[in-house]
Amino acid sequence: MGAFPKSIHFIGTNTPRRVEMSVRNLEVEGEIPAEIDGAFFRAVPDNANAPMFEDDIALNADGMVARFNITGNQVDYDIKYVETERYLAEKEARRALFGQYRNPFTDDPSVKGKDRTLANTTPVWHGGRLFMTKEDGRGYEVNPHTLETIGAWDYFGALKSETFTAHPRIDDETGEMFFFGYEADGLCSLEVAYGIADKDGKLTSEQWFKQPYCSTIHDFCITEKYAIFPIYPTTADIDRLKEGGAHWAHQQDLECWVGIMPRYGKVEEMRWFKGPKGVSAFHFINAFDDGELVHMDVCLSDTNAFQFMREAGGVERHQMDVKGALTRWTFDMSKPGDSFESRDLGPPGDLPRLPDADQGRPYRRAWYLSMNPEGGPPMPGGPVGANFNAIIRIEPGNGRISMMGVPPGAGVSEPAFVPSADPENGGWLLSVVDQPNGPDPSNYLSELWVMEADNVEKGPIAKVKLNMPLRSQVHGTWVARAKLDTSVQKA
Ligand code: V55
Ligand code: FE
Repeated sequence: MGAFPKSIHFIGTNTPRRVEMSVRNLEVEGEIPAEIDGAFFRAVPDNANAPMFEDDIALNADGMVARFNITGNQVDYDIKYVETERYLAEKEARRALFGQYRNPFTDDPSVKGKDRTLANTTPVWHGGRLFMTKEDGRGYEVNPHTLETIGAWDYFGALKSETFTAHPRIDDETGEMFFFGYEADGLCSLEVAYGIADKDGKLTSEQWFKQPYCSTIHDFCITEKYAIFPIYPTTADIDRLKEGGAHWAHQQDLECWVGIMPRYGKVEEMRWFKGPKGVSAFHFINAFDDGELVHMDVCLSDTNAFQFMREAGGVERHQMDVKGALTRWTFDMSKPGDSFESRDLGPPGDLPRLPDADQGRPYRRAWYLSMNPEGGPPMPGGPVGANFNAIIRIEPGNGRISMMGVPPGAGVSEPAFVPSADPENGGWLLSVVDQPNGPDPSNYLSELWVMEADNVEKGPIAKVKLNMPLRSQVHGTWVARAKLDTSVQKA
């Protein structure tokens, strides 16, 4: 195929842009507080080549690593492809060689056995290194100063898992990173690897366990005591893959499971709790424990949020009819049995953000994206094909909610949180906002907005103008200047 399809995966904010660039001294409206000093890294899937198949999806696009480098009112922007094995093979061939999303049986025979990962989901900073991650493979290390790709990361040969999650959790106090990889030893395997890397980025532990069925484990949680692995009924099947079918199919009639083990314990200590049928979640705000009770705050929906995963499972549901709520699941570790409590905490939404310091601990506030009912129809694009149009701030302890809507027809992407050293100051959020620029949904202007994290309803205090459209990101991460200065890779 020489041209891009016109599906929701390639229009609106999913319109391929494909440009590596560097822009210095972006236009800034308003004042960016001087304390905002560092880099906002973003993972942007953007096809380097037109796809092999007409029904290709946005999650199957090459990873680009983007960076807003901010020092006061001076902002530079850079974006570059992650040079995965897959990207380099296709660059040489000058066309797509890898076929359907996570199905190697649809690839050109010339790339058999090559690394298929796209490193397109989350930038992760740990142990002085920057990684671009996607759950179907190992992370790729990227130089945070030049954005050049260094290579696939295996902890100096120590990592056994072939996969590494796009959602590791870092305990801010100990500096340890807790992570997992599912399908750890191959396609449709039940094996899940659970690993810990110490604050210096050395692998200190890797244990494997089996999940109840082969599900997409997109995110997990830690508390001070526990590691929590939620399993939702979107499953993989090797025979379907061999027939050229979808990797994932949602099974509305299958129950979900949550595995909880001591975070420094043995996988043999895993306790399995059984939950409702057919529900789905990709992200969790946080979890915490008081010794016996374990609370986990889930961006829950009543079916899978991705149309292509519903369709493959025969679930007929329009995108706007997917229902959900921010939901607290509470597990009593002092009692036997496999049941748990559930209650609503807040409006439906996804792409949550928590201050790094609160990871795994009781927390006062967090943010996530949602739909403002007064915001008009959503802007097409983003991972699920429809963008969010509001940022919600929630205090989970008392249910207090405030909201920032973006202008009608605009879309907002996952915010990054920038803490302040001043305990009286609640810090800031950074978020890319895409605003329509005429009737064509592929024509819009992208801006980086700066908000006071505790006063989101005030709207932006500064706007950084790109004066052009950027393709949708998935996740991002904020890295303060002091951390960047300690990086292993030099400029
Ligand atoms: C997600 C994103 C992915 C993926 C699986 O946002 C799940 C969820 C960008 O790639 O492969
Ligand atoms: Fe994610």
